Amino acid sequence: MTSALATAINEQIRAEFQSAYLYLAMSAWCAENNLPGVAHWLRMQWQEETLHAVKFIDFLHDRGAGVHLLALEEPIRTYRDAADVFEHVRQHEQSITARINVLYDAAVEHRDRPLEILLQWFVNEQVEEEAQVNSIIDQLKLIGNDGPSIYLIDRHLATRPAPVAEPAKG
Ligand code: OFO
Repeated sequence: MTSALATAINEQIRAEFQSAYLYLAMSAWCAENNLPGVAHWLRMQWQEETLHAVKFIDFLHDRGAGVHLLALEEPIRTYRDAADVFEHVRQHEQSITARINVLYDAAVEHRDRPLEILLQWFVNEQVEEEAQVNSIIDQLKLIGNDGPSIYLIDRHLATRPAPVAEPAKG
């Protein structure tokens, strides 16, 4: 693969770990602010983002390209309420979708079919992730921001199952 694509994938690995770091910070804030179900949902999201990063790492290994882990930024630590948390999740996921699209265009431009195929999985994943967070935001709008409503939605979000990792190769 071209070194420009390897560099772009390493940047994307950073973005996935940055997402994981952001969601872990959000989860901690929620746990500290009586939102255990939202905190759990975000922990599951943290795990999912870590799996995304590892998917790109494995791809670089398979293609004989080097993995270069880049520095992460300190994530935002405080939020107004659950609605504010999910609005930040939505905006973040939209920015990740934009990144995946740019990477996809680069794969097409460099005629790198394996990367295109890998990125098709990510394109679909982003559709799913944005739909999931949009639906939570819609539910929050529908039921309102008072104590009993937040309690109910928090209990619902506590049921999110853990993401399933792909079996190890070899
Ligand atoms: Fe939340 O998405 Fe990774 O890619």
